[in-house]
Amino acid sequence: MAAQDLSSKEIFELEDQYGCRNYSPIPVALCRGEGIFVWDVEGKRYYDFLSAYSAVNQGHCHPRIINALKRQADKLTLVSRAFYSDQLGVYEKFMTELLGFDRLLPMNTGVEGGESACKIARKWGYEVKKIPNGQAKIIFAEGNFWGRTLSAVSASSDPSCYEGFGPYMPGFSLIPYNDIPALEKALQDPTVAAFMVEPIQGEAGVVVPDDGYLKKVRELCTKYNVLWISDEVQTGLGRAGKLLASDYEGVRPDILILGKALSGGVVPVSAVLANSNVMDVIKPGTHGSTYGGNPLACAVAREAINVLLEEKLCENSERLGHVLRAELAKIPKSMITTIRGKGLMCAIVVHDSIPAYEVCLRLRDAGLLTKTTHGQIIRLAPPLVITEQQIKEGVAIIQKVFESFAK
Ligand code: IF1
Repeated sequence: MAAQDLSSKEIFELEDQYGCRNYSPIPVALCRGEGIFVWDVEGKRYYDFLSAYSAVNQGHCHPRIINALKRQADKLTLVSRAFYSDQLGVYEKFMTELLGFDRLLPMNTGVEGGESACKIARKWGYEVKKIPNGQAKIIFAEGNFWGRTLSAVSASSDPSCYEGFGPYMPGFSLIPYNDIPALEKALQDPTVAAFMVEPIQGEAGVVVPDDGYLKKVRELCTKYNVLWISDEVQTGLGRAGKLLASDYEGVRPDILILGKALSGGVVPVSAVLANSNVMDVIKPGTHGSTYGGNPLACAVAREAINVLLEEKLCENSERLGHVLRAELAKIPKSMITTIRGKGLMCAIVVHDSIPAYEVCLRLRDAGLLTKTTHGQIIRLAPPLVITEQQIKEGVAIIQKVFESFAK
C-alpha cells in the first residue's frame, strides 16, 4: 500500500496493530509541516504548539536546514569516527566558540548526551577528584526527566518511568528540585562527582525554579568541587528565551548537554560540552558512537544554529513568551489555575473541573495541537519562528475551546 493513500483512521490502526504500544498519541495523522503549521492526511491545517517537544524550534522543514541536509546528503553522510570528515572539526569549533567551552563530544539523542555526561563525571570523579574507585555518586533532582535508558530511568522519581525496569544504576540519588539547603547537604559527601539538573523542568510540567537557583547551584558545586551538569536538551537553543536558560543568571555549568533543536528537528543530534580539565578524562577507546558526529548531522546542526542566531529566534522567544502568558491570562481563573514558563516554554495547569486531555482533543478539532503532561498540565511550546499575530490567533483558539467547557 502507498503511504500517501492512507486515511487517518488507517494510520492509527496500522500503528496500533504493528507497533510497540509505548505511546498513546493524540489521534491526528500528519504528513506535512512548514514553519509553525502541520497538515494531516485529510489536508486539515494545525498550529503546532508542541514543536516535537521543542526539537523544531526553527519551525518545520526550515528551507535553509533542509538545504544543508540535501547538500550534505549528496556528498557524504557517515564515515564513523574511525576516520576524519571535513565537517566535524568545523562544527566543533563553531559550537565551542559560540558557547564558551573548550571541547564538544558529539552524540545523537538527548539521553545519550545525559549518559555521556554521567560517564565523564564518574571518570573525572576518580581521576581528578580522587573519589575511591567504585564509589562515585551523581545527584539528580526529583521530577527530572532525561530520557528512557536504564540510567535515565534509574535517576527518575516517576514510577511510570522506572517501575518494572530494575535493577537500577547504583550511585544515583535524588534531592528535591529548587532546594538549595538540600543540595548543600548532599554535596558535602566527598564521594559526589556531579549534580545533574534541568534549568527548568520540562516533563515535570515546566517547573521554573526560584530566581537565583542556578547561581547558587554554580556557587555550591564550585565550593564542594562537584561538577554541575546542566541538561539543556529541552530548555536550550532559544526555547526558554535565551540561547541557554542558564544565561538568565549569567552562569555556566561544567558540563552542558544539548539535543533536540540542535538539528531543528531534522536528524537526531546531541552534544556534550565541557572544558578540557573535565572532557580530557575521556581517552581514545573509552567512549563513542557510530553515528555521533557524522557529517550529515554536523552540517545540519551548524545550519540549524545559524538559523537560530540569524533569525534572532532566542529574542523572539523571550519577547513572545511574555505576550503568550499575557494573552493566556485573559482566560478565566476558574478554568486555568496556573500559567507558567519562560520564553516560549510554557504550561497551563487546567482546573480539575475540566479534563485536560479532552481540552487537547477539542484544540485538535479547532486546529491547534499540543499534549498534556501529568494529567492536568498542558504544554504550550510553538516553534520559535511564530509571530505575535500567530500567538494571538493560537490563544484565540485556546480561549474558544475553554469557553466551550462553560456551556
Ligand atoms: C519521550 C517530555 C519533552 C528532555 C530532557 C533529555 C531528554 C529529554 C530535559 C532525552 C526528552 C522528551 C522525550 C519524549 C518526551 C519528551 C518530553 F514529555 F517528557 F517532557 F520534551 F517535553 N533531557 N524529552 O526533555 O532526549 O533521548 O528523547 O532525545 O517521549 O520520551 P531524547
